[in-house]
Amino acid sequence: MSDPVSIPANPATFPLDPGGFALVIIDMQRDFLEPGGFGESLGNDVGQLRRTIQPLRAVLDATRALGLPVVHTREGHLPDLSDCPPSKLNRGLPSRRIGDPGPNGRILIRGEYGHDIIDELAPVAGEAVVDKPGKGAFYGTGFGDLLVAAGVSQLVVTGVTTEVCVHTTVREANDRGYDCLVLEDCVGSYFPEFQAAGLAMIAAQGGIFGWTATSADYLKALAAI
Ligand code: C5J
Repeated sequence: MSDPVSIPANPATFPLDPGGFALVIIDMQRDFLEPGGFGESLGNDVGQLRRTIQPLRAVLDATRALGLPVVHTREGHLPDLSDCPPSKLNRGLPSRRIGDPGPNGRILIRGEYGHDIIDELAPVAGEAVVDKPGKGAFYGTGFGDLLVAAGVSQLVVTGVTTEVCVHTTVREANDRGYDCLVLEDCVGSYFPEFQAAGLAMIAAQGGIFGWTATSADYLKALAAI
């Protein structure tokens, strides 16, 4: 493919390699985003996450149109919870725990309605879906091997939530040598202060975990490929 395309970003311009990146969409699952679902039942304002759907859909459409790699992730566990450590299972509100019945089926259990990706961003044939038991996409999954097979060295990272699964994945990727560009309006947190801090932390100290940019600037770069 063509030469790198410059994207205005924090803390510095990001050189997007058209043939060397994947779009990664973290955990855009009904359990986290749907009104009436698990996230909302814990008292969270899902609107803070749902504002990412429209820009992310535009990013997904444009990336798909160029035939570039797209990877979706889902956080969740086997029905017998054998992949869920007690430390994770026993934390959180005692009234609602992983595996408990919820408004959209058993909470964060693979195969349940709530565990799946929202309709607006549903994967299409050819796109990888990585089921992960942890917060980061590398732990306990084939994500790393998949990226090696795809021959990419840059990740454009989107999804929810900014300070938890997005951050964990970006940190894991950074330690493995990937350059991560996080799209600011395509990641979301239930907590506005965590959203702001989470983004600032990525670009701090000269880009200690990576870069941040807007989806508009990413889309402009794709149009130049
Ligand atoms: C994600 C979470 N996806 N907040 N999970 O961030 O527990």
